[in-house]
Amino acid sequence: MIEKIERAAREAGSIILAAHGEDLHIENKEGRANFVTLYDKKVQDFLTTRLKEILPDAKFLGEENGMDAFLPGDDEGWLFVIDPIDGTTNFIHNLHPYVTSIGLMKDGVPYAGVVYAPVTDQMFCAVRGQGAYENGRRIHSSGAPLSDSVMLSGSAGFSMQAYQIAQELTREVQGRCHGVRSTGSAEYNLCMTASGRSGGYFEMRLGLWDFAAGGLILEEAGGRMTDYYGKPLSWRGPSSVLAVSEGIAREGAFPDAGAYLDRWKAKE
Ligand code: LIP
Repeated sequence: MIEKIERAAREAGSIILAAHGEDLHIENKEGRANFVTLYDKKVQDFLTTRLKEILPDAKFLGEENGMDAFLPGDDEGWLFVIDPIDGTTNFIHNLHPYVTSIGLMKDGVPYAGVVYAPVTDQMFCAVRGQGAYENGRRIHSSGAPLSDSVMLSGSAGFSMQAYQIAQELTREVQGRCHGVRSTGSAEYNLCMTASGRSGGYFEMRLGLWDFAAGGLILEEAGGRMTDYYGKPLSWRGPSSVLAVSEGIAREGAFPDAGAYLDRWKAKE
């Protein structure tokens, strides 16, 4: 089944690459710099159709097209969680990375994940209990401590208040590692951590579709993903995300991200 899902992701990647030079029909969503394009919607429609052929009984949750609510019963049986283009703002500017992401939940917990980056032709995938792969090669997260790692972060650009607090946590992490980078694609960041390139990724608020696939890929690569308080994710909706490599999880020396999240919540 995972091979069929990978094929669907690759076909979605072709649609994304073919968009360049075309009118993207960019629309604004809530908050600032929060966009959706004709191609986010087009790719989600394509994937919904193709994935239904693979698992006809599956339910669907996706960032676009009014499919973004986790509904009663979605934690029973098969549920696809789709981010058709994760890194939409990057896509609008033709700035890699932007990926298509397909998570597959079974009875409310991740079963499989596929993340495909069409510009670099990087296919990341995992099935629970069967390891994580990049272009067919087994991958493992880094064993290095925080002090020997490059870290990745993101901050919801559509909330300047969140951005300010996120930058303060980033500054604390910056002083304890080789540097913090922000790529603009959550699922890509999780795959960079799973493949050992980065030591981890943190962001104060993400949709389920931003981490459902990459979170499983990271865990199958030996990493760990929790919320900012170090608690397991609910896998039922938005959450803060703190994803770290095996080495940083073992070291247990990441700053207290929960204290920063509490400050944001107090200001909301
Ligand atoms: C994006 C995430 C990114 C976050 C952005 C946005 P989208 O997802 O991948 O990490 O900082 O605010 O949520 O909207 O491009 O699918």
